[in-house]
Amino acid sequence: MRRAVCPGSFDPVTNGHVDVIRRAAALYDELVVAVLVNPGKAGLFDVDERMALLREAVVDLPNVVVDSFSGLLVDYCTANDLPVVVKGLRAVGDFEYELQMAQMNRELAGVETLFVPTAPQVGHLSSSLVKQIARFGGDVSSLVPKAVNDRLVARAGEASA
Ligand code: COD
Repeated sequence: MRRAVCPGSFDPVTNGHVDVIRRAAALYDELVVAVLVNPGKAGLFDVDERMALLREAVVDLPNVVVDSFSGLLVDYCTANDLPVVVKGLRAVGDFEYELQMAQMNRELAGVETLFVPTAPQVGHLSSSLVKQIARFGGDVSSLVPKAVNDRLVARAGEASA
C-alpha cells in the first residue's frame, strides 16, 4: 500500500492546503495529514481544533487520515511507516527552505519529499494572512473551508465583545 504524509501547522487549514491534500490523496492509497504540535508556539487554534477543522475539510476523501505529531517529522515517518512527505510549493520563497528540509529529511532517515506546485488560484494563500485579514474583520470566506470561516467569524465576534 502506498502511503504518504502531508505535514504542517494548519493554523488554520486554507483552501491552498486543501488543494494540495486533494491532489496528494489522488496519488496515494492513504494520505496522513499530520498537524505539528509545537509547545513553543501557541497558535490561534489549538491542535485538537485544527484537526477537527481539517477533518471537516476532507470529509469527502475516504483515504485521508488526520493525525498530529511532535518532535522530528522523520521520527514520525519512521514510526508510522510513511516513506514520502508531500509538500505544497507556492513561490520561490518557499523553495529554498523546503529544499533544505527535504534534503535533511532524506539524509536523516531516507524519507523522500514530493513537491506539489500550488494551483494559481490559491498560490497567494497562507494561514497567517488569512488570520490577519479575519482579525480586522475582512472577508475570508473564499479563502478557507466553510467551517474555518465560521470559526474565524466567531473568534472575531468574541474578541470584539
Ligand atoms: N498552496 C500550496 N501549498 C501551500 C499553501 C498554498 N496556498 N499554503 C501552504 N502550503 C503548504 C506549505 O508549503 C507546506 O508544505 C504545507 O502546506 C503546510 O503549511 P503550513 O504553513 O500549515 O505548515 P508549516 O510550513 O508551518 O509546516 C512546517 C512543518 C511542520 C512541516 C515543519 O516545520 C516540520 O517538519 N517540523 C517538524 C520538526 C522537524 O522535523 N524539523 C526538522 C526539519 S529538517
